[in-house]
Amino acid sequence: MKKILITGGAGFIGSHVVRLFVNNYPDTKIYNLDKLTYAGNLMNLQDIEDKENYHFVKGDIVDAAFVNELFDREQFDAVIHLAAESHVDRSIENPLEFVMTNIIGTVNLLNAAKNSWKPVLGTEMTDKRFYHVSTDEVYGTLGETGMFTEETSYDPHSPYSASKASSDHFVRAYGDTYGLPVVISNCSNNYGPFHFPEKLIPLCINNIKNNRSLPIYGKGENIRDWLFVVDHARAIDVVFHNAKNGSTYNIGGHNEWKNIDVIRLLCKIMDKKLGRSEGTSEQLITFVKDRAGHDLRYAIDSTKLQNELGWKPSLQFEEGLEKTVDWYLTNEEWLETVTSGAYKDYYKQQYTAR
Ligand code: NAD
Ligand code: TDX
Repeated sequence: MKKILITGGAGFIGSHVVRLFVNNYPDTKIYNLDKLTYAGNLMNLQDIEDKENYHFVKGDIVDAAFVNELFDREQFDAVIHLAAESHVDRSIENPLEFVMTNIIGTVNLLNAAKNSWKPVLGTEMTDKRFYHVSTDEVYGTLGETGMFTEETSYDPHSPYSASKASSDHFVRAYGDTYGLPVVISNCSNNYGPFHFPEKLIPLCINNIKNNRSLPIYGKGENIRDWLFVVDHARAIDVVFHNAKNGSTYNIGGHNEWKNIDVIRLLCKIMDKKLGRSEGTSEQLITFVKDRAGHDLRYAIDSTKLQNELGWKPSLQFEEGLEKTVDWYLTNEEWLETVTSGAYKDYYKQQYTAR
């Protein structure tokens, strides 16, 4: 049975990728390696945890000895690497944690894959694959016009994006230097179910529900491109199975929105869903101090992926946002559990003995 290691599979995007691979490839064994930080939660995978081709491993990618031992034991055919510290505001508070997981953790995985696949590296015969999942934030910020393409130079500004840019460079360096069969994709902002409520959209859904203020950084003029998370998982599937070694693909929704307009639309949807009169939730909008080094605009050109591999987003933003709101309103227990942090004590108890 083919074995794929997915890292960070208990997180937001990783859980959608694990679900898609477990369901679509029953003859492939999917290993989910996750440290279960505050952002990782096995509740995200309850619907597939009993499937025979799914296996969870709790562990830290920063621990090289553990990573090497896991690769020696399991002999993976491929890696899809999503584990990361992912929140820009946290990276401003604690950059070192981002260096450890996003850079050192990635290099540990690259070393383990290189050692494990040594006999076939650089030969035509290799069907191995190291797929690194990255972000459009490595390209920096845009003015009012233009889009990021796969040729745009790297220009990261936050400790988060600097750590992701560094990890991308290491992945390419291992491809060029050791012949490791690497692929990278850089995606825009995701939204959808299981998004941790520290990020703009789920934070505001939770705050509107509880009549709390909606903190908008600066004037809310910053622009992001938004993609429904299931569409990102579909793109990862397509790239994983079809990309040439050494290639890079941009993934995005061609869906640019100013933050303030995202939140106004969200307020409108929430008023309707909660039976409040129109305009009620907008009163919660509060402009607060801007994020340090806040990138003005991201816009990503995913023409290469669309033309070469035939992927395109399946949902319009309004439809995706309404689906997302519905999910949060019907999964109150999930929201309560992750915001209270109750699941962390449970995992501590569950896994310290292993
Ligand atoms: P997330 O924070 O929701 O999940 C990250 C997961 O990684 C968690 O389950 C966490 O427990 C795990 N993890 C963290 N440190 C670890 C460690 N040292 N060892 C093992 N596991 C560890 O993140 P996400 O939003 O799902 O992002 C996943 C990946 O996609 C990241 O690499 C991120 O840079 C990239 N990305 C995210 C977005 C986005 O909009 N969220 C967009 C483009 C790219
Ligand atoms: O309270 C807030 N108020 C606010 O105005 C928060 C949390 C954010 N914002 C702004 C900052 C951004 O311009 O909203 C925008 C989106 O912010 P986040 O949800 O924190 O996402 P962002 O910083 O754009 O990064 C996300 O997309 C790219 C992910 O967190 C990254 O992991 C991914 O690589």
